[in-house]
Amino acid sequence: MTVADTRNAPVLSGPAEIANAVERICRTIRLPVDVHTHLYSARFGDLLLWGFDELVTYHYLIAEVARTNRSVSPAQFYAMTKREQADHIWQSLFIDESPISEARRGVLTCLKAYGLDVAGRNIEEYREFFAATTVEEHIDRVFEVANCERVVMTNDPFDDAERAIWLEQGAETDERFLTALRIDPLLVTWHDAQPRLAEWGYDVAPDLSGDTLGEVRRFLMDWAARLDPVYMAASLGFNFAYPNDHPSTPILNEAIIPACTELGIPFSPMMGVKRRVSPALRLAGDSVGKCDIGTVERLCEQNPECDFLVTLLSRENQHELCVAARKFPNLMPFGCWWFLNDPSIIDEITRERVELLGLSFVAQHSDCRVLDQLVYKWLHSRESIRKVLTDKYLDLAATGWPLTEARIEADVRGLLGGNFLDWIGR
Ligand code: HDL
Ligand code: ZN
Repeated sequence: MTVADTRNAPVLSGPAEIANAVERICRTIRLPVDVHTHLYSARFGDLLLWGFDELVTYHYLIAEVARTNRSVSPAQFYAMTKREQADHIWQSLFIDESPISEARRGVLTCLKAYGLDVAGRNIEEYREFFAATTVEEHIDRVFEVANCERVVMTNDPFDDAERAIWLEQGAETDERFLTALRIDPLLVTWHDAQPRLAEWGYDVAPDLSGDTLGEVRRFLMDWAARLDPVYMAASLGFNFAYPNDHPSTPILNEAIIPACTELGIPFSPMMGVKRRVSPALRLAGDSVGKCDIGTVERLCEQNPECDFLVTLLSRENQHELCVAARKFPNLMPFGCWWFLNDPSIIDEITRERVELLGLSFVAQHSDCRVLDQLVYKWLHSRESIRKVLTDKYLDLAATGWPLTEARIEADVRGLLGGNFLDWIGR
């Protein structure tokens, strides 16, 4: 945790001064790092999604329009062009009824933050605003409006388009974009991953025989050398177990965890997805399931030399994740992921984390898929976190404990990602 020298700093006197200080800090502090996004630097071209039509066709809104306007089936929706999809969502979810959901409000928060006329509801005007800028200019604008220093990408060597860019262009040069090595296929679909690793020159067998596990570790180290990741990650189902009699256990024990330990970076199991419960919705068709917290406990307990950066998708797992973090110093809970990224749930999760963990966690990640979401997801999250911290600092002050702006600023910087950077020594 960052320690600010606050011995001589002026003590905040009274609730109003404390509340004002928390508000100013939460709203204006520069975000040190957004620990999990699906954003890309400009060199990745179309892999980076941005602009009005991408904002409005975010898969969260596809799920909402499928239930709100049943005159258009998911199959009919996906047969539309991107522009037609955006027009359909705008009409159904914004014009035909109040855009009161979090994902809809988020689109409008972005437009307002760019100084556009939200009340005018003129989507051609919005489209023209984005059309008038280059991706490089827009990245600069978004990072400035979001007051964000760095984001962590999700970098997938199994994605053909992304892999080609890494192989052709080498290391990332835009310092605002840190990397994370995402390796779901190694743990979730080994039968698919194995032939691809073999094709890439790694001597791996379906039954893990021979030096397969050593070769998987070599694959990870090769990509770590290419990407310089700040963590390795995998999205795992709600029913993922460790240990088990599945290839995932030896691959974790003999490849992933040793590689992370050698590299000095955490492994990030992101658990709780229930995949494609509604196949017709495609990417919007995933759901959530409560996972066995014992899996997280055993990962941390059986691998004390490795750090684990953990986010769980189910609201029902959050309290036990806090308790698990009290038991394992190598466990860092982070973010209010996906279906949890809503003010009411961010409030609940952040309160229990502060009450059980103090400041030893990372309060949020945006999980942005569209560049512009960096603006709204953080404006909304800053407000949710502000409300929790105001209450908690007022409770603390009520004991007579002296509070200073410098100390609160150091605390908030930690919660907004500074704790992750300190944890990995970056
Ligand atoms: O696996 C993940 O990282 C998830 O965040 C998925 O990308 C999911 O589709 C998503 O975008 N959630 O917000
Ligand atoms: Zn994600």
